[in-house]
Order: sequence, then structure tokens, then C-alpha cells
Amino acid sequence: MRLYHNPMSSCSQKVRMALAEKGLAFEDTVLDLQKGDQFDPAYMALNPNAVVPTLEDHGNVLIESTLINEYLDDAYPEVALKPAEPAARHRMRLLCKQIDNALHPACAVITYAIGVRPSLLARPKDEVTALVNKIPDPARREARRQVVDLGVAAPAFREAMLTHRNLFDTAEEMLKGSVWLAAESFSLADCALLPYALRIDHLGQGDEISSRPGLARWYQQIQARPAYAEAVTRWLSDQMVGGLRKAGDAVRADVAAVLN
Ligand SMILES: N[C@@H](CCC(=O)N[C@@H](CS)C(=O)NCC(=O)O)C(=O)O
Repeated sequence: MRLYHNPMSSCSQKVRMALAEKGLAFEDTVLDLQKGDQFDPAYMALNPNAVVPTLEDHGNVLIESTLINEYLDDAYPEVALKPAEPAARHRMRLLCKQIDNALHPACAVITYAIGVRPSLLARPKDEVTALVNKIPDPARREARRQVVDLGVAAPAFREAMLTHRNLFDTAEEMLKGSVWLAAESFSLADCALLPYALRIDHLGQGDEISSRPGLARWYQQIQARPAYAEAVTRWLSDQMVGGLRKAGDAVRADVAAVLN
């Protein structure tokens, strides 16, 4: 099994979490997303969307993190990460869908507006424009251009923060009745939400988690799992996390002003 991924990428964290929960070993290829490795034609032959992760397993090439996790659970069912009960399974899938449709694009917006923009602004403008122009999806490309130009003042940034609040409210409701998001047992829904809680925390907006008691409890609980150390902590560097936190501190007042 080979995973093409990036240490900090949220979708890669989601898949690494499922792999670790299942105790599955894998070889890996790390892509530098700021350098543009994802646009390499050889990689795009595997993943035409020019994004990570991609999984190769027994000659199959699998893309889309949520579907990769579903594949892993089907192919390696010994440690089950889908609830047995059909309604709980639907809750799990609905949350994964909401995350893919709304939260993930919103996370890309806040990550670039706060965390990545400072390093992009330090690079030659035509180099950054060329990188943005390579994004195949027009909506993603336009959102990226907006946040590179305007940072947290971009209209897309405020929308993205509100999308996070919406999804975190949904999660808070789900956690009122159960230990984990979709059921009493840990599931792919927990793997799916984790990277976004982590990212908002790293970007200096951890109040969005700590102000919701159920989510705060869940966030602590998931970080205590052995799979978290294997799938997340092992891949984080102090330099990367420190860079995000520093960038978050620098725009804290601006973010508060935009949200008020
Ligand atoms: N829907 C895709 C989204 C993947 C995605 O957006 N990956 C990001 C990292 S989390 C990426 O590769 N970005 C590259 C870029 O923005 O150019 C999935 O779930 O796998």
C-alpha cells in the first residue's frame, strides 16, 4: 500500500487516522504542495484533481479521502470504523458529506488566508500567480486568488469562518447524545472532523472548539488515542505548527473585526 500525502494536509490526516486506527502499514510519497508537486503530470495521471491524498493498494488507484476511508473499511474490516446500525451509519456519512462539500473548501480558504499567505507574499508575484493558475477547479482557483490577494479581508474568509461555526454546531449537537460523533463507537466521522478542529486550533482560533463543551471533550478524547500520535503528531513539526500559530496571532484582531 502506498499513500501519496502531505504531513499537514487535512485530507491526508483523515486517511492516515483511518490507517492508524486499523493498524495498516503503508509506504509513502510526500508531496510538497507549496512547491507544486501535485501538478506533476505523473502525479496528475493518478489524481487528475491535483490534490492529496491518493492511495495505491493492490494495483488500485484510489482518490477522494472520504471514499478512500470507505474503501479501507470495506477492504480491511477487522477493525470496523463504520457503525453497525444503519441510522448511525447514515449520520456518519451525512457528516462526511457536509465536511467534503462545505467544511473542506472553507478550511482551504482560512488556511491560505491566515497560515500560508505570509510565505506566498514573500515569493515573486508571478511565481505565486502561476501556481494559483494551475489549480484545475475554477471555484477553488478563484477562492485561492481572493485570499492570496486580500487575506482575512476577503469576503470568502468570513464565509469560511461561518461555515466552520455551522459545522462545529452540528458536531456539538451530535455529541450531546453520544461519546463519538455518529455512535458510541469511534467511526470514520471522527477521522473526518479531526483535521478541521486541529487546523482551526493551529490557526489561533481554538476558541471555536473550547467554547463548545461537547466538541472540547471530543477533541481531547481523540488526541488521547494511540492512532492520533501515529497519524498526526508524528507528522507535525514544531516549525510548521509554530508558523501557523504565529500567523494566527498576527491576524487575531483582524479576524475578530471581520467576524463582528
Ligand atoms: N476532495 C478531496 C480534496 C483534497 C484536497 O483538497 N487536498 C488538498 C490538501 S488537504 C490539496 O492537495 N491541495 C493542493 C492545492 O490546493 O493545490 C479529498 O477529499 O481527497
